[in-house]
Amino acid sequence: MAYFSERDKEHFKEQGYVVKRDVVPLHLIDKAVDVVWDEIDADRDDPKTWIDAGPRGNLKCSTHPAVRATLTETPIQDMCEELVGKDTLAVSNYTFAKMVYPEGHDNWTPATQMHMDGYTCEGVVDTFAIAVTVNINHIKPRSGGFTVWPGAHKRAYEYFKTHSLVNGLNAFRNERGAYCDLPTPIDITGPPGTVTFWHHLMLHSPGVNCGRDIRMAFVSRFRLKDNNEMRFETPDDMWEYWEGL
Ligand SMILES: O=C(O)CCC(=O)C(=O)O
Repeated sequence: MAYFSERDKEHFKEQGYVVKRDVVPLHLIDKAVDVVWDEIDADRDDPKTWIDAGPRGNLKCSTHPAVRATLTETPIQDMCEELVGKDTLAVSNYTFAKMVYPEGHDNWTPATQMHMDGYTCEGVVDTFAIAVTVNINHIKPRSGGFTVWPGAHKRAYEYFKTHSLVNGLNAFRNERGAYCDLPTPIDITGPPGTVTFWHHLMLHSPGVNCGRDIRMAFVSRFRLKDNNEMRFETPDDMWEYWEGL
């Protein structure tokens, strides 16, 4: 059975991401949420304590079996391989548990921490093929949702055809180093179990959380098994190594 329609695949190719609902079953999510709450420095029953809570960065429970199960006991890798190619992928990182705590105000702005993974340190290319962001709780608009700049993957790829890979973020910056001509970002929302599949050249950011709840998401990345042999290549056709598309 195919997980993605032709329309989904076209969306992924053109926009650089595609969102699917109900990928991770709730019984796995419920267990993972309990583990996440054990680590958060806030009272689960008192929303006032959730504002600007911690810890920040990838939570230690990212490696907990209940958290990993949201990847390993689901069809996520098969789904990624439907896009990239059967048996082509290995996990680069499992289920980084990323919280975005409520800021406690209503002055929402679009996300500002945009970056492209694998190219954030000048001179380093540490790339992969495809990533997934899994909503672990219900993520409403303007509440810290995973944010993407649609089509950014194509702009980066075109840039790499004529520029070095080592300063990747320059694909989006002008000569003064400021981001320029970016498309309108999309704040991805949805119930627990919603998964955003995104291309490795996608410009993305955590959103700004003006909601009431803590934004809970797990991010995993997959690389091609032969990534080391071809990660410095930029074939004319950006989908050359994507058998599924
Ligand atoms: O937390 C998020 O929504 C964004 C995560 C992110 O920027 C990343 O995994 O590189």
